Amino acid sequence: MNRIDAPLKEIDPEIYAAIKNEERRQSMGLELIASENFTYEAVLESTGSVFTNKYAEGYPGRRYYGGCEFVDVVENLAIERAKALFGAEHVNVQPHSGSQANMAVYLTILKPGDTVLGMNLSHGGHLTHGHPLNFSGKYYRIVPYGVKKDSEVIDYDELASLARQHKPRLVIVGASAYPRIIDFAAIAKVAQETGAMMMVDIAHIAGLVAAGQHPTPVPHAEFVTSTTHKTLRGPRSGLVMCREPFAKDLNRSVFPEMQGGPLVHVIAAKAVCFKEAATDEFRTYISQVVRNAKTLAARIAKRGFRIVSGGTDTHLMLVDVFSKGIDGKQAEEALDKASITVNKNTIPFDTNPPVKPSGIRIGTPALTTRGMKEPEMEAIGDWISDVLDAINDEAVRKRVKKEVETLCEKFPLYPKRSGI
Ligand code: DSN
Repeated sequence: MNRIDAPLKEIDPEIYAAIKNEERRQSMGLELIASENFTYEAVLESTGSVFTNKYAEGYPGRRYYGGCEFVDVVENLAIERAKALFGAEHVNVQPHSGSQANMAVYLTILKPGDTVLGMNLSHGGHLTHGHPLNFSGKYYRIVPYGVKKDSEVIDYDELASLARQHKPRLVIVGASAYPRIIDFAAIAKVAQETGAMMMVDIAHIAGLVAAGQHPTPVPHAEFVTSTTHKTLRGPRSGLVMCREPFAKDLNRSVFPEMQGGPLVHVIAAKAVCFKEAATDEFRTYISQVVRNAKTLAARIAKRGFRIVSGGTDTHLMLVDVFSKGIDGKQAEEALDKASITVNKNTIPFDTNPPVKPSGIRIGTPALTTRGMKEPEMEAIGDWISDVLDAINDEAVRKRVKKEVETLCEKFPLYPKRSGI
């Protein structure tokens, strides 16, 4: 048989087996990592399409390769749909990831050494918002801001006084582990007053913004970046929106400065997720995501765990497991054994090191995609608490794992695949 036509199972049984095992793992466990989701079959189909074969450096109508007529259809659709979905003046859909979307903005408006305000990673920020080990922290002078010690809500007063004192060229807004609504208008006022530009990274909340469950930053910020695979439920990728006067420079920063050929198969999948995100079904889904997060947080709190900032307005929560004397690593590992997947996470003003932080981060986008609602969240809140309250008890973990599997069977994932 021609090797080109042979199925994966025959060409590479090891990779095939790993994919099948992962399908089963995703089907039979509770996926509560806040940045993950289960994307559409249509997105999987697009990312598995022949567009993976195509080079298309450049932009629609201006490519460095022939044969791009259908690539242009795809990229134009992705751009127009994203513009309509978010109300953006200009969109670049080529960044391969959220980190690259952020890098593209920095390359557009910053010079090495420029001063930038970014949210402290240990208060919920992101690596690319100025962590010292990341390019952002290496090339720019980062002034971190954070949350208030008592409320664990962004300290807008501190942010304003840091901006007045340091006169940054850019204020970066957005977070990976912050459960509250962010007041973009208030930060934009400070940025304007101090002569700074503003970039909002909505990677986590993009689906909420698209569905109107979180205020949009688009009218307030020069740049808005995002990933497309979290609450937006699309392929693993990124995008940048900006105001029209920055459009040319941004496009040049993405290509040729930062990237070469775009991933056209992924851009096709992004177009699909933007189309879906504009539907009533998606809006219903997102409001359920938020209701589920509130229900889950309330249940875990009822079982005696401290929820950072007292609850959530979004798709995620931070649970201070150290409030019951265990660390986040222990909690993550114990829950993993019960087929409940979360990630350890620092909490604001953590007294423990990042490898053994005081918290875990939990999010509801993926389980909501499976169709789970409030009653399931209450059961899951109890199972999480049961496992954590008996951190060394294997019998409890085994019992919960069984209950998890029974629940998963009731909410099949990708039934057309060989999962359940
Ligand atoms: N690593 C992602 C998250 O888990 O939030 C952010 O890039």
